[in-house]
Amino acid sequence: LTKIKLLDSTLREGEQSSGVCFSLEEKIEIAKHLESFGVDIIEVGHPGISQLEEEVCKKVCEQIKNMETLVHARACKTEILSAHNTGANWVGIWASFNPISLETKFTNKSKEWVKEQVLSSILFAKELGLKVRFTIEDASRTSFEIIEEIAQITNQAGVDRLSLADTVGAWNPQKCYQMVKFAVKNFNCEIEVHLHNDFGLALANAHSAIEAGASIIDVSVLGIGERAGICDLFQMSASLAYFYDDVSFNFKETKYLKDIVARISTFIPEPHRPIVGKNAFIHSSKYHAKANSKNYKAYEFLSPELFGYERKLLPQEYVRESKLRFSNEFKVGNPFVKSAAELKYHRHGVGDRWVHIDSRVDERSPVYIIERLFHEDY
Ligand code: HCA
Ligand code: CU
Repeated sequence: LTKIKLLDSTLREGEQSSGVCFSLEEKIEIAKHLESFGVDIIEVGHPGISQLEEEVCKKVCEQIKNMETLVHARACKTEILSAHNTGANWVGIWASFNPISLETKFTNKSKEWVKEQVLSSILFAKELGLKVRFTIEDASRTSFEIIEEIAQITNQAGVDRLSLADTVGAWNPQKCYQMVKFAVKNFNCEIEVHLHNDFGLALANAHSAIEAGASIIDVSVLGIGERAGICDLFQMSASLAYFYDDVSFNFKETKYLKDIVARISTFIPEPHRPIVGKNAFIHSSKYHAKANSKNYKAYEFLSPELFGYERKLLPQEYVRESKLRFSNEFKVGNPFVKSAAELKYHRHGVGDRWVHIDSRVDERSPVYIIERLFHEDY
């Protein structure tokens, strides 16, 4: 298998998430840590938007030495020129061709008109010496016939990469596989995928795309991006390491990147988020914790040390807090519970579980604090 490359789009797609805006210094900081993490290429921004954005992209590109840089541009000469001014290695030109896009994004221009724009923009970018990625926006809702027509243009123009965007997160792994396979056959360049996460399927689709022959996957730190975002950098890279023995990532950068992006975006990862959520490496039930204390592999496939985190067994404070909701059922006077003395081990009635009530309960308190729920020992 060829090495799968990661394109990180935290600074472009990520900054498009609602409420997220990075300063120049923050962009440089994030870019440098992505470089050290080992991503292959970053999407720096969309310089054609304004003079200021062009300056910012230029300054970020100047700081990057060990990975490639790409800036985004619509299929028009002014935006390609602006991309060229930033000094990025790549321009990522994008356009969409399906009926809904022609109606809403190109004010009812014809598909032929968009195709001409695309062809002349690609040729112009190549003349300027830029490497060109062309993205079929909304590819997941574009017919195979149209995809084939685009292949004729991009093959003729000599694009270096072709990206299929699941702009609205409409793919499932099977559909994604079919279109990537079709693209591998029809385009004579590398295939990239840009996968939105509206159904929570972005990572699964990425693995399907790899099986079908895609070699570049778009990601962002914590998966941030429009709406539900895109593929998460940490989940993607860790799964490449585990499933494909990819040893190229410096996972020790995980914590820093997570912290800086979470701080600036104010998106705190949900507790059960893979790798960076606060529960990701906590083994809570007694059954799990006991087995893991003998050999952590019992309930662990992905190890925290790789990312600079620690596994935890039985974190009592947290358990008590999380189980408080059960305590309502143990109000004094509950028919189950007559006195504090009876509380030590009391059949709770949820499946085969026993409830162990904290011996420090205060009888006068309206609720008893339940320390934890666990399965009976064998
Ligand atoms: C956008 C849409 C986009 C483009 C992807 C790309 C998408 O510009 O906001 O140019 O590779 O999801 O289709 O992010
Ligand atoms: Cu996108």
